[in-house]
Amino acid sequence: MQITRRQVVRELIGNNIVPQQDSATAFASSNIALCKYWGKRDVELNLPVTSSLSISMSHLGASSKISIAEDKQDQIFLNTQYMSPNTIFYRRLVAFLDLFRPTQDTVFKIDTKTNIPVGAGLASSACGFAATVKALDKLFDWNLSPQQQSVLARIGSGSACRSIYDGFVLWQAGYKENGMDSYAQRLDYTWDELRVGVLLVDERQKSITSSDAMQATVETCPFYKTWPEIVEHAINNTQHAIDTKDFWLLGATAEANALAMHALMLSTTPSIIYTQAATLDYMHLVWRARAEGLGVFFTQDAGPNLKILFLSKDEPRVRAFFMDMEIVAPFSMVTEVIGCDYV
Ligand code: 2P0
Repeated sequence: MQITRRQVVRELIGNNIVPQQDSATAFASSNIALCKYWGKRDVELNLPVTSSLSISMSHLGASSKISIAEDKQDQIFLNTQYMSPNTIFYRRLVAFLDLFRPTQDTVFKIDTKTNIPVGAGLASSACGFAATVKALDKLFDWNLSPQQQSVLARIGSGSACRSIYDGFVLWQAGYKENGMDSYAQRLDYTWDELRVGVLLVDERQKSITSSDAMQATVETCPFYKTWPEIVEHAINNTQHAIDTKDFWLLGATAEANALAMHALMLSTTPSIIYTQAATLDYMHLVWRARAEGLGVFFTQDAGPNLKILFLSKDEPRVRAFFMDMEIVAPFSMVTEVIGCDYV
C-alpha cells in the first residue's frame, strides 16, 4: 500500500506543529550532482531508483524566511516578487506546506531569496526546499537531526535532501517503502583546490520539469535498465577519486555520468533534449581545452547550462577559455550568504 507524505511527516514530527516564534529564516546551498539522480521508485515520496553523489555550492543557494500570515492564502515571494498561485513554484511549495499547517486555516508567508537562476537546471528547487525545511525546523523548534531534515527535504524535492549539507554528499537510495533509509549524508572529505564554474547558456525556465522528464525516462527509455549499474560504478569511482584526490578520475566520471543521463533522455519517447547549440559549443571548448592538457570537465543537469570542474592552480588558464563565468570554491569558508546568517 502506498505510504503517504503525511504519514512520513507524522512519523518524524508527530503533531508538533505549534510555532515557537513569529518567523524563522535559514539558508541552504545549491548542489550539483557528480553522479546523478534520475528516476524514482516512488513518485509520492521522491524515492530514487539509485543513490547519487553531489557537491554543495557554498554561498550559491537560497534563503527562506517563513512566518505565519494573516491572509486568505499562502503568500510566496521569490526575490521580493509576488508569486502567482498559478505557477508551478507556488503549487509545489504550497502542497509541501500543507503537511505542516497547525490548523486548516493557517496561512504561511514565505520569502525566498536566491542568487542562482530559478528553473534553469541549477538545482534551485533543491536549495529552496532544503532552506524551507531548515526554517520550519526553527519555526516549530523541532530540533531534527540533519538526517531527519534530509528526509523531509526529499519529500519536497528529491535532490533537496542533499542540500542540507556542505561539501561532498551521498544520498543513499535506501530500500524501505516508507523511505526512512533514503536520506543524504555528508562525506567526511574536503578538497580545497576544487573549483566549479557555472557556464550559463539560458536562464529561462525549462520546458519540461525534472520530475516529468525523469518519469518519462523511467517509463519509456529502452536503456533505462542499464542506469542503476552505470550510477553504482560512477559512485564507486567518484568515492575513490575523492579519497585519493584523483582529479582526472573525478572529472571524467562526472562528465561521463552526465552524458549517460542525457543519452537516456534522448532515447525516451518523446525525446527530451535540454541541450542547446550553445551547450554543445561549450562542450567542444571543454574538450579542446583538455586536448591541450588542461584539467577541465563538465557536468550538465536538467537544463542547457554547464558546470565545469577544475583545480585552483588552473584557474587563470580556465578563465582564458571561459571568460564569462561565476566560479565557486565549494570548500571555502562562507561568511556571508543571501538573506540571512549562514548556519
Ligand atoms: C540530480 N536532477 O541528481 C538530478 C540530475 C537534475 C539532473 O535531481 O521531482 O528537482 O523534485 O525529485 O530533485 C532535479 O530533480 O526532482 C535533479 P524531484 P528534482 O541533481
